[in-house]
Formats: sequence, structure tokens, C-alpha cells
Amino acid sequence: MIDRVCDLEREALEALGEAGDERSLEEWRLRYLARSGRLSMLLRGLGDLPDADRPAAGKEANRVKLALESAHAAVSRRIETARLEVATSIDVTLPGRRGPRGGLHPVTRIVREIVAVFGQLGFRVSEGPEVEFDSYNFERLNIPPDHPARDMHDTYWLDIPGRSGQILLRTHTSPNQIRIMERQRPPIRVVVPGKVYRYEAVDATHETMFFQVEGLAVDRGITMADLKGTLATFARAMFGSERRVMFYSAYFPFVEPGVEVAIDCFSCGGSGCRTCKGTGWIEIMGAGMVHPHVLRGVGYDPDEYTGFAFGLGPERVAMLRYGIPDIRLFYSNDLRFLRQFH
Ligand code: 2NM
Repeated sequence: MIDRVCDLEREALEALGEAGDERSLEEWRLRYLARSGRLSMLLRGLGDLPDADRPAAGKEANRVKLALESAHAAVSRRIETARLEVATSIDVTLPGRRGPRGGLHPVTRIVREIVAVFGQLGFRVSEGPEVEFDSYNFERLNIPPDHPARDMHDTYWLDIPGRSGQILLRTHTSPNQIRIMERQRPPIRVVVPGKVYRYEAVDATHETMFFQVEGLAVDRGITMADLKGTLATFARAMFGSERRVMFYSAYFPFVEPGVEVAIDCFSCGGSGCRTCKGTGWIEIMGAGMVHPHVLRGVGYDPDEYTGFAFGLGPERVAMLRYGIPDIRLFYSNDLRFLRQFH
């Protein structure tokens, strides 16, 4: 028995030399010293010894137990001291590592820039709900249920019991212009940025969610000349003070007359290139004089008040300005793309 206890002591002390950290030290303790460890197992055999041998064996076992315990304590202190030395050797006065810094999305930047330009021209900003009534999105914008213009807006309808075909994701921000006109009397000068939704096939120039910035000015005596002056000023602020601006006839149900606005190509100066598809002109927005039906619908007398409205796509502006070939890049969350605009 005494030999076996001494053998165990030798083995345990040798194994302890290998314990270099808290975890291996604890493994050592469980193996040799714990209640179910090797030493306890040996001591359980004491009772089977002849009476004469028991005291000496017990004494030896106790000595080994104390020796292992104090060896354990010594190694434990050594490990703890080493750990503290590492901790206190950290120079807390060193500058910290910087975390990655975020940046504004390119579309957010363009939206803010557009809004800022109109802000300088006296326009306020308003944001409205993305979930809308059919009446605000279509009917009150002079787009009745059977109107062919509804085909231009493939709509996401919300599936709400008892309200089928009434609630949708707005296909343009214009319903908010209706809300604004309903709430207040002219003079109105407002720009409305926000997300819009269209249920359509996604490709390089079409997404199902994208942004619009629309705007509206209503007052006594507003004419097409105000529209032209305001939008030409905007176009030159966004694309260069030397831009030529062209207005040509176009159809939108909520305006009459309606126009499209183009600038001479800032890439080739008008001689024709990829950016302007060889035409020398780049279409940047739609606009028009607010339709009398729309004005009457919000309680304005079209003989007293007139107004112009416009709309443009910030993704398209960003694509033109930065030469981005595919609208899907904006919404794919690829940091290699997005980081270029920080
Ligand atoms: C466009 C083009 C032309 C427009 C009209 C209105 C409202 F509500 F006043 F009637 N809001 N926006 C409008 C007019 C939008 O986007 C291409």
C-alpha cells in the first residue's frame, strides 16, 4: 500500500509539471485529488489492510495528500501570477483600434442632395405613408379604375379581410401630395421623397422597390413658366451650371399639359455617347401642370389656383452621375459596391 501511494505521488507530481494553465490544472486536480480521484480510490483500500499495517499506511497517505495539495496550490499561484502579469502588461493608454465606420447609401445621398436643392428654392419636405388607399394612389390622381394608366403601375395589393382591392403599397409618392393639399390651402411648395413599390420584372433598370422624389407648387398665378424656371434651375444645380435643359410633351394622367425634362449630355456635351444612347440628351424627370380634376378633388378652385408638379428617380440620377450600369447594385447589400460611395 505504501509503495502504491508513493508511486502515485511521483506520477502526480510529474503530471503536475505539465499543467501550464487553469484548465489543465483543474483536470489534474480532478484526476488525482478530487473525491473520485486516484488518491481517494487508493485510500478506500485502507479498510482492507490488516490492523497492524493500517496506521503507517494511513499516515503515508495523509502525507501524500498534503504534499499534492500544497503542490497544487503552488502551481495555481504561479498560473494566476502569470495571468496577472499579462493583464497588467497591457498598455491601456494606447489608442484603441477603430471599428469599421458606416456611411450613407448612395441613394440616400442623392435624395438629400435633391431635397437640398429644392430647399434652396423654397420647398419644404414631407414624407407620407408607404401603405396607401387605392383612392389616394389612383382615383384622386385622376386615374379611375379602368384607366389604362393603371397598367403603368403594377401594384402590390395588401391582403386585408373585408378590404380587398382597397389597400396597396404606393406606386408613387403622389398620394402624399393629395394628403398635403387636403390638409392645407395654398401657397404650397413641397418635395416628397420616399420609397415606392411596383410589382414588375426586375432587370438592370427596374426594381420592385425604389425611391422617388416628387414635388408640388400650388398658388395663385402659377404657370408653365414657373415650372420651366424651377426645373431648369434644379437641373443645373444637380448636373452642372452649363447644362441646356429641354422640355417636351409627355402624358401623365395627373397633369395637363405634361412634360418630360432632358438635359444635354454631361458626358459627351451633346455629340452622342453611351450615357445618352447617342442622342445627346438625357431624360431626368417628368412634370406638368396639376390637372384641374386633381385640384377640384382636394377642394381647390382651379380658376383660382394652379400648380406644377414633378417627379424623378434618385437611383437613375445616381446611375447617370456615377456610371452605375445596374439598379440592382443599390439593393444587393454588397459592401464592395456600397463602400465606394462613403
Ligand atoms: C411626375 C410627373 C408629373 C405629380 C403630380 C402630382 C400631384 F399630386 F400633384 F398631382 N404629384 N406628382 C407628377 C407629375 C409626377 O412624376 C414623373
